[in-house]
Amino acid sequence: MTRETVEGRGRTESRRPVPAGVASVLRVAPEVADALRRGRPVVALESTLITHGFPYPENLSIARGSESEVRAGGAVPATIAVRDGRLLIGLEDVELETLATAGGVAKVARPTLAASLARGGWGATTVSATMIAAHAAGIRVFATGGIGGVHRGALVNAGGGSGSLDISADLDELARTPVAVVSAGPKLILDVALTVEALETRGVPLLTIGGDEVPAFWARRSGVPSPLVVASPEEAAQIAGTHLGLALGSGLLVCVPVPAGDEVPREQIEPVIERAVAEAAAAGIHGAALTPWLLARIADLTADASVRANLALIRNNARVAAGLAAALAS
Ligand code: PSU
Ligand code: MN
Repeated sequence: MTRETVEGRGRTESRRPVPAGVASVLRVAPEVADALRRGRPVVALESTLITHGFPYPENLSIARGSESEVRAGGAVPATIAVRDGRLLIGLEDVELETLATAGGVAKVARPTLAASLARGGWGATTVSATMIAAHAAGIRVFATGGIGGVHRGALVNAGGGSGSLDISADLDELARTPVAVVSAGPKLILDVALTVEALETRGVPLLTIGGDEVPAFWARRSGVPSPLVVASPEEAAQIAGTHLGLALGSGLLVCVPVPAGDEVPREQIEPVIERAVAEAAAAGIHGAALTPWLLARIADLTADASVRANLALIRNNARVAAGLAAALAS
């Protein structure tokens, strides 16, 4: 894939000044800047799920849908992406559309943020890069679909040899950037139990709203007990506000199970995941390409039932995040 087709490429890279901190490369939309100045609730949204999570037009509809859920919950949405050496905090509708239809946009995480900014053009921020941008802008709550984590086979491969060591940059970011991330749990393509352990090791609180198990993205249950259980976004906000107020440096993971009517239960999705993971290994898919490949393959194998669950959980997370942001702001 090439980025050449993406609008905005072709500036003289050498003219771009060296940034003086992340804040120096932000372009904050006026509505978001105004809300932040007044202490009104703002919810950050990521852009990788737009470019790599779903095909067009579902991706555009979920990008718009998440923004409307945030607004309905009384907060201001700030979708985050890279464009031409800037981190955009809040996209115009036409920018959402450009991202949703552009081919070959790179996935941007902490390790690839500098390259994306330096090269110009569009970049789609994953959880880690979105957290970095949100924090620099002063946004404390961020909604995504599912968090990245420890991939199955990261430690030991199927033959018993050493594994891929593929552990999402999302986990270390949660350990070092003080933002509350609302998600439907680790994607079940991962090893959920190891992901939860890795978060505990990194000092990241994991709260589940309305469930005693860590949710597993498409499924409401993972079989892994949630380290912390709360009943409502308001109760989550009390812990989140306290944690962020302590300034320990780390963020929090707030998990919300997919709505019951939209879930693909674990018994149903697990064999599909096992097949897709085996196919990816056989095809040599790895690195940043692995998660998008698995999501697309699982969508095919479930005749899009997984996509329906994914779309529903993203909207639901956006709504819950708005409630959390509102409670934090009051
Ligand atoms: N949630 C979704 N779909 C996605 C993602 C989250 O519903 O595609 C993205 C997020 O940007 C997350 C990334 O950071 O998947 C994880 O990718 P990796 O496993 O390569 O770190
Ligand atoms: Mn990875």
